Amino acid sequence: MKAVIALGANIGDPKAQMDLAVAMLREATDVISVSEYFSTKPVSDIEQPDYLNAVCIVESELPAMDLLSLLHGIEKALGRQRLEKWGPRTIDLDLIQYGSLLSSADELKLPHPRAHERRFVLEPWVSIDPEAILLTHGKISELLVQLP
Ligand code: PH2
Ligand code: MG
Ligand code: MG
Repeated sequence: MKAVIALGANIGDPKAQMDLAVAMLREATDVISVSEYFSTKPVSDIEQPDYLNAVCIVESELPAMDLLSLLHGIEKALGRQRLEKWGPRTIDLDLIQYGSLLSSADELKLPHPRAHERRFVLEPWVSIDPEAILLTHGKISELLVQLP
């Protein structure tokens, strides 16, 4: 299945952590494309450093929940601590879309419920897949021009 994964980091050595996360994804999936790393302002009420954000498209045989566990395992291996919601992080790996799967389960909502309003997800994504469609909201290039 084709999956879209968003990466973000803003403490420690963000570039090194993003590189390692991509390397670990390559070990476990077929990475089809990885965007450039975009420097972005934090979207949060908590004062914190700017982020590096990227999007990675992979092809994987793993069921969605197993892919999610893989992402959590990579976050853990890279020292992620879950301290506060939307607080700074060494690495964040979010599953944005998985094939055409729609899920409203508590453990995994697909597509990611806030992807359509996040420039830091849509911009890297459109850079590697200009025609991409977010299942719930339509063509991402059109979503981007509508963002404030
Ligand atoms: N992630 C968040 C909250 N805010 N802001 C930016 N710029 N980049 C992120 O990856 C990010 C954020 C929650 O996951
Ligand atoms: Mg996130
Ligand atoms: Mg996350």
